[in-house]
Amino acid sequence: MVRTFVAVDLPDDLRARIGGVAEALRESRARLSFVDPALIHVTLAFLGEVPPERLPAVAGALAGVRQPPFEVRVGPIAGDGRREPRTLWCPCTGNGSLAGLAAGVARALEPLGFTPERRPFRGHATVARVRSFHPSLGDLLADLPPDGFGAFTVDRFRLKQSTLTPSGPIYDDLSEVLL
Ligand code: 2AM
Repeated sequence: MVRTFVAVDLPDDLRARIGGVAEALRESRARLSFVDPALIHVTLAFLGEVPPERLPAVAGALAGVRQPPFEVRVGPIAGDGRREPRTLWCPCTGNGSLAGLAAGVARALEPLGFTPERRPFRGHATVARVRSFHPSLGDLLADLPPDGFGAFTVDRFRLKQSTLTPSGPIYDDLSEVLL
């Protein structure tokens, strides 16, 4: 089985800037596991474990998703809205286009038996996961620069394989769809 998801990669310069700002959070007494900045992405759909022989059909369905390229704004690192956040992320907003792309991906995958997420789509790039919370994390988040990381153009998305290892996930691109 192949653990797969569909994502928009952030440009490397943006990833590096986010990773740099996230460094300040290492001072916190919360237990955090940071996403390798080189891997920061926006998940459009999580498919879970897929039999390898089904991957060509998945890639084929995704290739039919049509949408013009669009801009996404990347907000500052923030908690996920819970009082004790479990995820730290940069909210990503594309004037509806990012949610539209996620919906298009979900529509393309539904006939293959992938049930769409019931939760409303919230575009985000995960920066760290909170293994155990400590109030010092809230203080450090509040002290981060309030400005976001700017915008980038989404002109493609990718089907990815995720291999979980003790030192973090390894992602491999399985297919790419140009918008
Ligand atoms: P996240 O950043 O929103 O947590 C690759 O594993 C990506 O798939 C992760 O970045 C994660 O998105 C998403 N993902 C992993 N497990 C998931 C699950 N059980 N349900 C939904 N999304 C998941």
